[in-house]
Amino acid sequence: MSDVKTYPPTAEFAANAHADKAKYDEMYAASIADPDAFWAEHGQRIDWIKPYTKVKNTSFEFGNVDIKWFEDGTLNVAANCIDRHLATRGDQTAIIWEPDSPTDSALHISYKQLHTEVSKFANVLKEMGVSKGDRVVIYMPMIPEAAYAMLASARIGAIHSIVFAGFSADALAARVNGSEAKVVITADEAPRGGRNTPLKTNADTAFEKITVGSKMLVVQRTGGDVPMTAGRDFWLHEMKEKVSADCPPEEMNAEDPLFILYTSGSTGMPKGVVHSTGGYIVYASMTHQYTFDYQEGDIFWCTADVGWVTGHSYIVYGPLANGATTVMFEGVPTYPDAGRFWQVCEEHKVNQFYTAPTAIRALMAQGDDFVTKYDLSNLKLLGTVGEPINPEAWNWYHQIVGGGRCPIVDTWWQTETGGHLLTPLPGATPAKPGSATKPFFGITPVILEPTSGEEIHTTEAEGVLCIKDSWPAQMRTVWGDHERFMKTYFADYKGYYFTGDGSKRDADGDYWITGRVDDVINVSGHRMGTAEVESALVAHKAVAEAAVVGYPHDIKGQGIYAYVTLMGGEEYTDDLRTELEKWVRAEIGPIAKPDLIQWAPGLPKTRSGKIMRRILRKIAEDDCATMGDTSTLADPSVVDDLIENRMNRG
Ligand code: 6R9
Repeated sequence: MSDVKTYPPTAEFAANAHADKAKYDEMYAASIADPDAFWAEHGQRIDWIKPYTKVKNTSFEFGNVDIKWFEDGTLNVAANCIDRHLATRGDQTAIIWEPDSPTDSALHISYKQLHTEVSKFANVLKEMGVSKGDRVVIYMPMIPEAAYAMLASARIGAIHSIVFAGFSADALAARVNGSEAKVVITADEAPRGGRNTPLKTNADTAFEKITVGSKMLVVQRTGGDVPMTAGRDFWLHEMKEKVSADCPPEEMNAEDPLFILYTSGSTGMPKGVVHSTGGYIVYASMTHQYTFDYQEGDIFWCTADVGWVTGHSYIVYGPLANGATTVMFEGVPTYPDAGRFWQVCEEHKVNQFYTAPTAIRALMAQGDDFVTKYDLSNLKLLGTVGEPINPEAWNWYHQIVGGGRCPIVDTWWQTETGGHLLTPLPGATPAKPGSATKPFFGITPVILEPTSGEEIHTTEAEGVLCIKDSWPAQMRTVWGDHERFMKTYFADYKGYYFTGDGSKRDADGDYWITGRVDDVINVSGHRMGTAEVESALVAHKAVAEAAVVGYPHDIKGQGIYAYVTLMGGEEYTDDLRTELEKWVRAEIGPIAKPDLIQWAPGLPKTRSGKIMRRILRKIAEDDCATMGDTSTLADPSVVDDLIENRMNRG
């Protein structure tokens, strides 16, 4: 990789940063040499009700995987994100809310106001019967009430589970049933990109399939006319009138769950990733501070949706635990035009900006003028997350958005990891376009030879990426299924946490993520299990069998390519294709809609009946010259037909 251009931190940035190279090296070495001592010290960044005396107690041993951090400490996350700031920064803005339409005005919510809103919201939840340990599902637009709902749950010790507002009623129902939620919080409608999604109506549809007796709390966002079911549905603004603004935070154990977040895997339906209270907040706040070099008074903007883990850790919990001003944006990057992000950066004097490569690629395609007409001189740092960033997009982001002046942090992490695991620290690590570079404090990445599972010790290496030891924000279990947790992450490579990603390590010891090694595809930075899309397709009466793979897509990173075989007597027509697209949208959500659907008279299978996805991937990638070994196929002729009728040409 000697031909790769590196971008070392400027001397000025390094001098003023939380960590320069010497500091990073020293802290990293300490974190590995003695994790107990390191985290005992850094756990103090959080206010504890009862201080911990134990720090790390973790085992990756298959069959006995058990992860505990700060296990005898007690705390409250909402108190850490709000109450502890009141004395010093009560009037400082905690959340800047930027609405979908630029002609509506932004809201500036101070820490004091946040305290009142969250306390009232928490009392409303209590009124509705929610208590410590109960689950609350949040199905909301990007409005301040989504953050209030998260923090209100945390305040009373309820476990929240956010379902991305782009998911369908069916997906919502499955998650509400799966977590047996007492309350589902939603809004009348969700404005995005100038269009309103009927969230309450979707929730009503979901409630036809919700079997766990949940109630609904509805936030008025647009004032649109929505039907309310008496005894089941309650308006937030009405409930708020009845409650006091005083709600003492519940004392929680460090290991009590803070939230569940469902995410896609390679098999079966999405699993509920469970995060803890103590370890999670320590790690989310520490990564927020060091990775983005967040400094007192900075305005921080993460463009994610709170429906994804990035929104949890870097819109709400990390920034607020650090007393930052965090921007929450309701809209989309291209509405009313492709300058929207940069206009918001100018308007709110954003200092750190964090987004996904797919957004960068989409905006890059619209030309530089949308960027250069805005004053971006307040930007100090840029970040990316969600998928590998291609060097062209990296360079454009660096030059055009960052004016060649702002370091870029390419942060690799997962829903399961709670916070950044691989990332440059902007004052310490030379950046390389496309590399997530180095481990954060306490992280022990290893590269294993995929088949033998042996650790590759040479500096230059390529294989599967695993993590050797635990870190505070590691997920603790799969909701209701510890067995599945162990099987998914600790069975294939014994003694390690298996990330599901492949990686290279270059001569400088920098990591380059090469993409998933399992049947998970990454569409616009969102994880999608191919198995999920397949099961949605086969649930349609015309479909006998389906196989789904990813293929390279200029903007989305990967697109969804589906092969379907039909039931006898069914014919593949344009109408059926449109119907299948709609069907998948309804079953999962718009992000799961296949980009290409190919009718397959037969699928390539081994004699034992296993679909050979390797071949389907090659065809989808339009790389048909070398199919590899097809001798184990039951009927090799099906491949010729699939190649002849392939949908992605060039
Ligand atoms: C935070 C988040 C996790 C998967 C992960 C990997 C991919 C995330 C990346 C990246 C290359 C980066 N991924 N960040 N790949 N470079 N900087 O995205 O969580 O939705 O759970 O996805 O995303 O494949 O395994 P999640």
